[in-house]
Amino acid sequence: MTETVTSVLLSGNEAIAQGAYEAGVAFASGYPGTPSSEVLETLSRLTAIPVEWAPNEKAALEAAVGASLAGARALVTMKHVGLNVAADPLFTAAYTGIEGGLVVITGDDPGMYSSQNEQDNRHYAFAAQVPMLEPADSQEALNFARQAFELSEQFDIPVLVRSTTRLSHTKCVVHPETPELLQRTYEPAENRPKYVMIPAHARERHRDLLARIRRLRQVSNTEQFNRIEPGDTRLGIIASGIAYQCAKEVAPQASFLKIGMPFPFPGEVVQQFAASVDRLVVFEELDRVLEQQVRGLGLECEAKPDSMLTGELSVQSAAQVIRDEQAQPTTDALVPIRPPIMCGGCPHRPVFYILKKLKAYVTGDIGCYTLAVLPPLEILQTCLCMGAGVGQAHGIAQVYDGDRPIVAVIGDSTFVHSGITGLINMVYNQSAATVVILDNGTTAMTGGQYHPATGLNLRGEPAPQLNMVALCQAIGVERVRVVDPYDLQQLEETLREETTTEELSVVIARRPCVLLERKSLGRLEFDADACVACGLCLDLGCPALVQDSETEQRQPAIHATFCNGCGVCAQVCPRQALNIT
Ligand SMILES: Cc1ncc(C[n+]2csc(CCOP(=O)(O)OP(=O)(O)O)c2C)c(N)n1
Repeated sequence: MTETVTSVLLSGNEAIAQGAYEAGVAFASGYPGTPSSEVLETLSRLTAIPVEWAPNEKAALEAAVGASLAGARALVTMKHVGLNVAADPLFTAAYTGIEGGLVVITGDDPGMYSSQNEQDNRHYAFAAQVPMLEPADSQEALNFARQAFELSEQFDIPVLVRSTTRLSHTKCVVHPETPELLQRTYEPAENRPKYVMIPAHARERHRDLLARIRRLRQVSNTEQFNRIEPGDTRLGIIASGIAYQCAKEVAPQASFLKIGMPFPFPGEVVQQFAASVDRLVVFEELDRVLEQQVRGLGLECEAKPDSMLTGELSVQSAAQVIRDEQAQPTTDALVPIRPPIMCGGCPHRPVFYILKKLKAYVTGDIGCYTLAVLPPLEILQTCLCMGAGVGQAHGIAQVYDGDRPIVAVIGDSTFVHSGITGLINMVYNQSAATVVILDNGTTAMTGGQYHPATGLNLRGEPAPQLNMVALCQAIGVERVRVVDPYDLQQLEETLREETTTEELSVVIARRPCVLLERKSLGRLEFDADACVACGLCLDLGCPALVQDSETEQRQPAIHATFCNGCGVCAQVCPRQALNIT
């Protein structure tokens, strides 16, 4: 028996963690990524079970599959693109099925607030044939996360729970309950026909998967996850997630079919709903997933224009699609856009300043350092997916005969995530490019999570630290150098030497993220009389130095609140007009 404890305000992510906790989750793993990162961080505060950051999403899912094999309820979290990385084990785990409930959280990012694409991960449920639950507020996020474990065990299948940025980060009132006490002993299952996916076994398991999905379709056609909310039958709206909230605000009087389980698609409920309303409107964010299913049933419906295939949907977009005379007036709050920039004193900045000086062709990767694509640095030429910059630099170096240094830059967390295999490829195929690992000792871009090279685990406790120098040497990189990016002279000499050798080399630019240390290294003073307005310091693009709007010359004005006294600008200044005291 569970009891309601109280009412609290929880974000979607916190609610998912609470739901997993209430379900008696015994193992959790994931890789950070907006909007999903807070799920594991919250869970680690709720319970003493192993809650882990894995080096990447595939490793996280595979570990969770292992825990599930031993009978434990296991949770995995990742952002939408993380599921691309974990897709390989996911597709076949659908065949094998599970022992302990296995739940995979995918945090999608419509509008790309913090992502390189806005893929719609509902497609994964259809492609991998795994059920998906899609909550629309924090209470549902809690309930669905909890019920996902039950569903997983009942139907012997991993379950996907899809959140989106707005749901993950919005706080609503929820009613947490006390967690289930599962009386389980954990023992790894021995069932080779089920868990060893040689073709003979896998063929059987594929047929079994289809049968499990058929049974799950019956659940989908009940009110448990796909609910008809009767209203004015002149207008019927099919919607899910945040799109449901927007449509509900615009047309609260309408009849709704609220989809909480898009796969298996609830065809019977949709038919029944369509037959009960005069106008049928499908309103959904990103791709036409629900709409295509509805049309596949032979039903006519209205839906959004192509212009709404990208970005978040709002109350106003709902009003535009629903076009109902009874619709409520709408106002979308205008939130000022704050463009991202590298922090004052960011240790990545000097690396880019020097690479620009060396006229390097720089393949980029994903992290704070991607911001080096923006003025005034404008040095990054690529950003594709995590780890790709290393592979791209190798491919370029294999065909390019010119003089420009080919340099890949990659953050420490990204290197551990998926840069290592690319580097092994470079060693094996004798690349002559340079790889710069920007080692700021954290996963800064997503909020400063620990990773295997930081020496701390998710709870901030000491953990074995991956030695990146030894690792590079062990895989066969002969030239590995470590530099302090604040020491501009040493940095320039090292990068000049390493980018002009004919061999593969790795330069590790090591200096903690300024948000990690949060300490001032000195006070920056500006001597206006010595300044010749050459603007070299402004070329660094540090927010602590801005062009003086009064003189309109390339003379800096100092914004001391952004300055950590790193002294890089003082080293750039040819006239000693900038000094650290
Ligand atoms: C497959 C995948 N997983 C997660 C993310 C989210 N993400 C973006 S950058 C990044 C790592 C950033 O850390 P690091 O490489 O150390 O660079 P930093 O931001 O510290 O400069 C992560 C986890 C992503 N974009 N893609």
